[in-house]
Amino acid sequence: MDRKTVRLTVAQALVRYLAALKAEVTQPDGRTEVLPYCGGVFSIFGHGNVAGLGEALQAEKEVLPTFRAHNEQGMANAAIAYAKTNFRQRIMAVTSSIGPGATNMVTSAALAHVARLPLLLLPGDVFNSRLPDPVLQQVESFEQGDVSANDCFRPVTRYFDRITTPEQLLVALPRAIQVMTDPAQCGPVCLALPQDVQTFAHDWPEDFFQPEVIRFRRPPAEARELAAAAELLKSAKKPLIVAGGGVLYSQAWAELAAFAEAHGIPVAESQAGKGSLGWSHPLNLGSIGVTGSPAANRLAEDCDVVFAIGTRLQDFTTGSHALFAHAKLLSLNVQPFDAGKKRGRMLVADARDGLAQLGAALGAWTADTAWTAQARDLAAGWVARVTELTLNTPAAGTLPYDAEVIGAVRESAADIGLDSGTSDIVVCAAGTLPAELHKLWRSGTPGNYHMDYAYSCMGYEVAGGLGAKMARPEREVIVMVGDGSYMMLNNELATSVMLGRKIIVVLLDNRGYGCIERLQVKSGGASFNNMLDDCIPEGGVPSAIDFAMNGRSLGAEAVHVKDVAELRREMARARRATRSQVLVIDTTHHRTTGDGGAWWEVAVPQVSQRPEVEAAHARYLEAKKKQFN
Ligand SMILES: Cc1ncc(C[n+]2csc(CCOP(=O)(O)OP(=O)(O)O)c2C)c(N)n1
Ligand SMILES: [Mg+2]
Repeated sequence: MDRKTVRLTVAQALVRYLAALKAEVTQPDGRTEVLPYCGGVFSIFGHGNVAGLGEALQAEKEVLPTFRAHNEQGMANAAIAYAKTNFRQRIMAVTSSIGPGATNMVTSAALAHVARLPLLLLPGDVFNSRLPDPVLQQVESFEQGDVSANDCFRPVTRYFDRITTPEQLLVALPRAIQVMTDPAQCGPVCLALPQDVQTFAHDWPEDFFQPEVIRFRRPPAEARELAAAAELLKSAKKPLIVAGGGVLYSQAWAELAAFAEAHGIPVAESQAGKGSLGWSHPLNLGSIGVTGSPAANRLAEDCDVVFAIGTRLQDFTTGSHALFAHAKLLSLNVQPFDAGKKRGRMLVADARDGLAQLGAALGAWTADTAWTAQARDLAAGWVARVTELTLNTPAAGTLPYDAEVIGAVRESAADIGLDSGTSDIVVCAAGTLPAELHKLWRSGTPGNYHMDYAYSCMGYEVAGGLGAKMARPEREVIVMVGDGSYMMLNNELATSVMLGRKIIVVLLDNRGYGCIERLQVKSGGASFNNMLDDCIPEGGVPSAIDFAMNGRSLGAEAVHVKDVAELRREMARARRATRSQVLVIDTTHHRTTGDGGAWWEVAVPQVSQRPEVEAAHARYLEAKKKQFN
């Protein structure tokens, strides 16, 4: 049989395939639309990709847009945020040259790997021919000729391949897409592209460029696991749901609310799962774990069965396995690796369909009514307390702390007739803020709490804000970031200005790595090497970074406000603006929200010359007693 072919280079074929790929995307309001799967390609060119991939991308730029960024880690973080904001149904690709461009993306690959988010990495690679070796930026192994810098991606991707011959793309590319679009396997994939291979021409079958529309799979539960799960839940009197990121990626929020209401089970949310249930839902206890609300953590300590849905059960959620290790565990997860954690009972299924199946199996069964009533009381009490904490005005002459800044950001929406809980997307990743936001941010719409607390990668914030805005240009994207994380990576702020994708950066300047300083002191350590003022050697100059000037220098409009009242006014202005904003406020690192919280295992030295460390070690051993095995 004669198959029609088309002669293209490897790079041209790759780009044409990506441009043709469509996915059936379910929007948060339930509508489905067929949209391009790949929303575009972030690219920083170098000799490893400019001639091959660069030529191919330029030719297809009307169909598959290319965006120029400023740092490869930044652009990959933006691509990850784009996929997260699209509930993993759409991706962006990222391409770099060989060497430093590629290894700059290794951190992002790890972030996506930990967070189970799709990312298509297309780094250039050294010559397949090996003839000009070593090329500029080539990592030379003395023993293995086929090792390059891109091998760093192997442990932090869910699929890795190096394209050494054109026809290999016919197999490797659909495999990479398969991995990213499978709900259980989902994660970053890497196709390393030797610069000569990118340019090789090949006769490709034309039908390769008409790939089928991607339809996301929803694996149902097996009858046996379902029956066992229903039996375990029915044995409970005081059950607690822990909702994780899987609830959001499966878009199971309506089913979660229906399930919780039908069976009288309160819901606590992990960092990734926050927003699964609206903040004002009477059964929403708020955040759980180390950064948990008093309501959620109290019931976590008292419950008899934990029903974990779509969560990786990381230490911040489980209080280092000491918060609810006494309870029986049922885990509904599409990924058996997660469902089987902590010797829980597994229910392997899609969260949305699994919840519906389990609800049917439970019939009219409910939790003890006293338990449900107690949960409602605690939930309502916490809602009122959040208002109190966030609307507090710091005494004159004292610096505000994060809770008060969060309140000003939220109320600035109300001041101009908006509801921050539904109109804003808040983006954050590391520092003091994730704890404060997990407790205090009010998420009224699934997806409007965008936190990387899986890799908790400083520097994700600004770039992540750009990616979220590219996915949802109609929403206000508010990046809340500490001075340390801002300094780690802020340059995609300039990209946001250039692309006309406005973000509002609220920068909390407490002059250093505040949360780590507190952790250091709590672990018995002396203040050391965290706060800027503790780090000036003899002859050094005190740090005096002008963050507003820094924001302005990158093209944003920026202002250093003097207090939370001015922040609130400036936020209202910033919301009306069209260009990216940086609002800087001085804060204290000495205060945090004391309500709630749970123990977190951080290993303390067994011997030390500091009595504070010895005391901390004794407290550490005491706390570990609750950590059942
Ligand atoms: C890339 C990276 N390096 C180091 C860390 C460890 N770390 C977590 S938070 C933090 C300090 C964050 O400082 P800042 O953003 O100013 O927030 P603050 O704690 O002061 O509120 C550090 C160093 C990290 N999470 N990510
Ligand atoms: Mg700081």
